[in-house]
Amino acid sequence: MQNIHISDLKDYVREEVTLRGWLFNKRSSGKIRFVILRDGTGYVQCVYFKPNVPEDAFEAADRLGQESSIEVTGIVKAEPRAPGGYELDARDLKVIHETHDYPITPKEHGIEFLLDHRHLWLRSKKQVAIMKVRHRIVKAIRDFFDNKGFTLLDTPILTPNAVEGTSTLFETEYFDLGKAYLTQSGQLYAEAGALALGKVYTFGPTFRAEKSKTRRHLTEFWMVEPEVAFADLNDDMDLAEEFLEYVVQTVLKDREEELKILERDISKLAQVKRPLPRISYDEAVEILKKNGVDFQWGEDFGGADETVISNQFEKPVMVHRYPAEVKAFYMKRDPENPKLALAVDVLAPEGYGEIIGGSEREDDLNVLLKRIEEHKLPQEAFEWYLDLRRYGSVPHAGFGLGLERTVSWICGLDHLREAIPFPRMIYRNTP
Ligand code: NSS
Repeated sequence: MQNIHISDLKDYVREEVTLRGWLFNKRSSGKIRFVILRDGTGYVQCVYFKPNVPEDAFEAADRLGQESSIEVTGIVKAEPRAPGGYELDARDLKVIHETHDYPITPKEHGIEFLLDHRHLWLRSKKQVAIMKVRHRIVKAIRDFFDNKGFTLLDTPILTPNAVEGTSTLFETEYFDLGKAYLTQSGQLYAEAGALALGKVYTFGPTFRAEKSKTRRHLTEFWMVEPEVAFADLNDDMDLAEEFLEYVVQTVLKDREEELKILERDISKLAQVKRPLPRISYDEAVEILKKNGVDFQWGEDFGGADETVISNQFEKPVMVHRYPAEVKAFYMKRDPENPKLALAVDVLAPEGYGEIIGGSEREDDLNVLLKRIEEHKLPQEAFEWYLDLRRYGSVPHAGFGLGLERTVSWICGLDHLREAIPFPRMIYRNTP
């Protein structure tokens, strides 16, 4: 069987081809039936002119319901007015599976209905576009680190300890060994990897039992985490801005069509180029105060605060040196002011909030022991991690970028639930 897809049509102009896919939409006008076929690579209008096609094909073009699977045969015509630039002068239509009453119609549906039908909703034009952008982002992320000499290091999902605080852990019994937790971040293992391989990244699903129901939180999300030996906070920020520029510019170049389908205004994205602005936490607090936000020094920023701060900038902004109290146990303190952690968050523009969190890591054994105690973490579970400070400890730094937040920002979505094929949230774990 020949295997031509809609995206190949440019190579077959004036030739007869057979395509297989699903009936996306149809309409009729006198002796003509228009069938829009989708096959995952694109959309093409197939024109059934009664005198040119077998009777049963013409009748099927009338009868079939949306999402019936079909095989169409016809002659490829360049048609500048058609989406995609080609049209099929149809000659035949074969039914693979006839269906009627497809639940998702071109009319508006409520979000809960769509989420209940996520397995079908994924076929919609906008969702297909989002998944293609997501895939391109994933590939750009991998290419960026691979081309810079990083080694991909896969880290475990079942872990014996917390990384990002103990309040969002998913717990499970692990045979005779007690409790295990779904990982909140691969970072601690990436640190071991950095001391073995110099530059590594881990990229996979991470889990947080987020009790809040916000548009920026999933309970299962993907994160890419680079970790670099002999790097400090500045190196970390240099890497983060080069990385963001690469990812955004690559996606703008390669997914123009999809971003158009999503009606994304790309003018702000086009500006994501080095250097990105860098401000301290103190400066960010000043911005909040100047904008009339009632904010106490020492707190972490909430979503609304992040929007006020990022609205001052055209590009993503890096906020560094946070109060250590609100940050994780593993972050190194600023030698110039031990109240501060050598941390950085990157806030995306247009109200998308934090997309990256990173830091320089505490590399001194005794200081780290003290932190583990202060954070009331069980030292025993961290003995292996402490070994990294016992045997050839070096300054090192890294960060984590949330994939769905990035997809959501680049696609211009208003909720993370559309940025992942099957979202997991506090009130939803189906389909
Ligand atoms: O908690 S983070 O800020 N940082 C870490 O997990 C570090 N261990 C990363 C590192 O230095 N290797 O999370 C990093 C990013 C954050 O900026 C968001 O973009 C994303 O992960 N994130 C989330 N995305 C979706 N849903 C939830 N709940 C979520 N939590 C964090």
